[in-house]
Amino acid sequence: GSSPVTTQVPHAVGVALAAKLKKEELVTFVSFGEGSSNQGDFHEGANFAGVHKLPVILFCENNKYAISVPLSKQLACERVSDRAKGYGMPGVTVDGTDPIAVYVAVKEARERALRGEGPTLIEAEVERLVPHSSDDDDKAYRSAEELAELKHRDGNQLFRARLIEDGIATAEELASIESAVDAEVNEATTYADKAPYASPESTLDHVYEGEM
Ligand SMILES: Cc1ncc(C[n+]2csc(CCOP(=O)(O)OP(=O)(O)O)c2C)c(N)n1
Ligand SMILES: [Mg+2]
Repeated sequence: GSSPVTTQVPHAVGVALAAKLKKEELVTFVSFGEGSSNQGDFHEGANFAGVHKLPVILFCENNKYAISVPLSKQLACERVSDRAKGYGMPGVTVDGTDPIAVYVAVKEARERALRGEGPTLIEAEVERLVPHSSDDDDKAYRSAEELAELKHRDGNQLFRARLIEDGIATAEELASIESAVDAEVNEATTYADKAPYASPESTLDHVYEGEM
């Protein structure tokens, strides 16, 4: 977990470079928001990955807002995936509320990376269903109509309906999965709340190789 956004992109690209040098069969997958794709770390990482044809999947969740900043104030091009061309890699946009479409795009990107053809930028279009955080009031910058539309674009609900409609799962089976997941999340939250703070000395763990 990391609070600074997009610092993970250069890390993922570095791990992909190490895998290529060591001739390991490995593809790194890194995700970030569309707001984060405006920061330098994304562009430096994408460029390096493109130049060196590294096995990395850059996965952007485009929910059209960076806190209160709408997409129109973030991008001068139409889509986040348009940026891929500048870094010599394919860029694809998929409906992020459709897990099957996302699976297909990621599978293709992985196979491409394993063939040594380099990185792929995937943009998954989703919705931000709630305010950015508990301190944020989205009614200050999103219209009532826009917020009302969101209830039709909840990927979890759409996929749930599709599984039932296609006869893949029953409402009862899905309810039992949901309660198992709720229990797991509650258990993990309690565990985290009760966990001791990390020792100050652990700050340097994984920063330098070997003993300090
Ligand atoms: C390096 C860095 N700069 C600025 C911030 C402050 N910040 C927190 S969330 C956010 C917007 C992120 O927008 P987006 O990438 O679209 O993610 P979303 O909130 O939509 O998930 C910013 C700028 C941060 N956390 N890290
Ligand atoms: Mg966003």
